[in-house]
Amino acid sequence: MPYDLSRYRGLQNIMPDTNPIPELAGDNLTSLQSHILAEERRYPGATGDFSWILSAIALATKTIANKVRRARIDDVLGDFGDNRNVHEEQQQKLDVIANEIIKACLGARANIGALVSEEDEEPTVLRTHADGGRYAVLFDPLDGSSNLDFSVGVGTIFSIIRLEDGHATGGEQAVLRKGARQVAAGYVLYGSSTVFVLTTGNGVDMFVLDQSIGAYVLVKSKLKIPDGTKIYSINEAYTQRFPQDIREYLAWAHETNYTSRYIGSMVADVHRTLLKGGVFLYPPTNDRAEGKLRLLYEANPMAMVIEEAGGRAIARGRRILDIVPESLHQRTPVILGGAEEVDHVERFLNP
Ligand code: P6P
Repeated sequence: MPYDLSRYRGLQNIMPDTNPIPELAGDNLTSLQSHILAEERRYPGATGDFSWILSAIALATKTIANKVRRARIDDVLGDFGDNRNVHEEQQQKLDVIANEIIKACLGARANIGALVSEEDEEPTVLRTHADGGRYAVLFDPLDGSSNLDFSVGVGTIFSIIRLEDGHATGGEQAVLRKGARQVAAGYVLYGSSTVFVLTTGNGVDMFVLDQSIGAYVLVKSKLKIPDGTKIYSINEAYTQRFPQDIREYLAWAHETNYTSRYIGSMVADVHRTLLKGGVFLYPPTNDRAEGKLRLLYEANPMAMVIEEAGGRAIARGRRILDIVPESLHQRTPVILGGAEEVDHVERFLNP
């Protein structure tokens, strides 16, 4: 017999000016854990693999959120020596810390065959498919970390794919799968609150970390990206280096009373786009023909979230999720957001 919620509503009648149990989004208090288990029950014969991996990501990101919040107190801000990652970018101390936390949490999950991180040149192969390695998790442990020193929102981006048994090793070739093959994707934004956004292919759900109980609680289900929002998000400092078609779009947007919003941290810019609408662009420039963002663990997961929320995510006029990867850390231009907003950009793109 399900709990009679009328009593709860009665509570609201007694305290009409407050919501006595704010954690009850809608009529239920749902944690990420219970949400994942409920999702799992939609698939008869599900093995529980999924919740096992997502719970590891939840644990890792709660730990990272704590590190991020205490970074200045614990003196872990700033450069990690003069270490550079595979992209020749200066590593931040917290990049390395977040990377190790995620690998420690995921490495313990017996159904993960391989981990791919922005911070590691090669995949970390944990076990072969024959030994139970059924999934690979690809992630950017702390995207936007150069913004940490001034407390701008940074985030973890993750993508989960199934490893085919044809690729026993879980090495690079096993994980070069187009984004349409992702079984789950999402991000955690370490901002004014810690927000976990997840899709498993059945819409987009949003959770917020309730510090008082140490759990991610569901706050919005089946998010849909608003259309008709006149916001574009791009680093206009590069305008002279953008292709002509992007410059023509920007000129149109200026004449059409668009507002510009650019944080310079992909997770924060995409999260605003998901909730408010508009379009986020990281186009090619004359010195970066493929743009800056990486396909496997930045563009693909964000594209799955945006498409599941009813938006579009394209690169050079085609779905980002249809791009067949050729290398682990390859980059791709990114244009994503509300479907109409992406359509407006697409009208200017040269084929
Ligand atoms: P730019 C952060 O370094 C990052 O990878 C993304 O989070 C962000 O969208 C982009 O780079 C910002 O790059 O060239 O505008 O500083």
